[in-house]
Amino acid sequence: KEQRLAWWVNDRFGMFIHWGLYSMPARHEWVKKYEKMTNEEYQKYFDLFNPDLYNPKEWARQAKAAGMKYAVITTKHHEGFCLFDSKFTDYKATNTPIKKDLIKEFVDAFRAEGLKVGFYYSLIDWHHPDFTIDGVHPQSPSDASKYAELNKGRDMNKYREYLKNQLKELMTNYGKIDILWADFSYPGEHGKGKDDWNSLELIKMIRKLQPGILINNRLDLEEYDDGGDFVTPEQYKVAEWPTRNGKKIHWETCQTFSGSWGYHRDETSWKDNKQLLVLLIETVSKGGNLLLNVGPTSRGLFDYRATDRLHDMGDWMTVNSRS
Ligand code: FUL
Repeated sequence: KEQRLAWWVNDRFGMFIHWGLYSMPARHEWVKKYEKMTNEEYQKYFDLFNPDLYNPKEWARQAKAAGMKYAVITTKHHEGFCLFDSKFTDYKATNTPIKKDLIKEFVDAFRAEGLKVGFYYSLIDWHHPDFTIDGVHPQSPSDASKYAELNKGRDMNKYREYLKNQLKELMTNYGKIDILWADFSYPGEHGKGKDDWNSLELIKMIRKLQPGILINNRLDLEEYDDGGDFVTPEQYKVAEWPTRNGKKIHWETCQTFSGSWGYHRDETSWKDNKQLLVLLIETVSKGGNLLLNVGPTSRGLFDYRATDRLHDMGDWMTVNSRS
């Protein structure tokens, strides 16, 4: 384990990228849930998705210039839309006006810049017809007695098969992948966990297909021997190096520039450069990694506010980073 983590512990700073249909309404990646949209209401974003300015080489250039050494992109977020070409769904970028496997281009561009590549994959799926409606689903009822009726005909066995197949595609069709960043959002009311995903089987499959890959702790397997390689404190600064049974553990905090992970046009809560540098320095000084998020626009650009901040972090990293 220590061996496979060696590069990650050294590199410390990565870029998170949240990109999907939600970048079009541009008011949070949970917009489907927050506004309780149905698949039909959400369909317009799929029909119009056309990131004509997408140039992952430029993203990779900006990440590298900022001093980042790896990047993790959403291959599918909770909305269920796949940026990659999957045999198991029609709900994918190749069927939108852009007609491209956006992940393939991403991997090629980031590899070419010498950056390591990671895939975020949401175990939650708000589009799939077999994914049962739970407490965080856009169609979750206010009256708990309604779940059974709403979930009639939905079959998690089929969904489990779907997610296994998709993870298999991601782990086989794109060459070597350095990180698998699974995500499920914590259970809550009628929430789901490891048995819903069949996490034990998934982690075994991933390890087999990608020896050397790093896996985060969001498969909900923390009580097992292989509960993943690192923990993922989200949107907060840890007070001190996290431990487990008295031993320091590997950790990576993921953070946004403002609040939303997906592109949010009107958010005003952007951290300034000093806050970002303090965040990076405090994280690294406590033995952690920083995965700093950019939410590209629906045309495929980094917002100028992100570009400015990345640029300024790069200035600091040029004089302070040692590879
Ligand atoms: C959370 C998700 O619900 C957010 O949308 C985001 O992807 C964050 C990194 O993880 O659990």
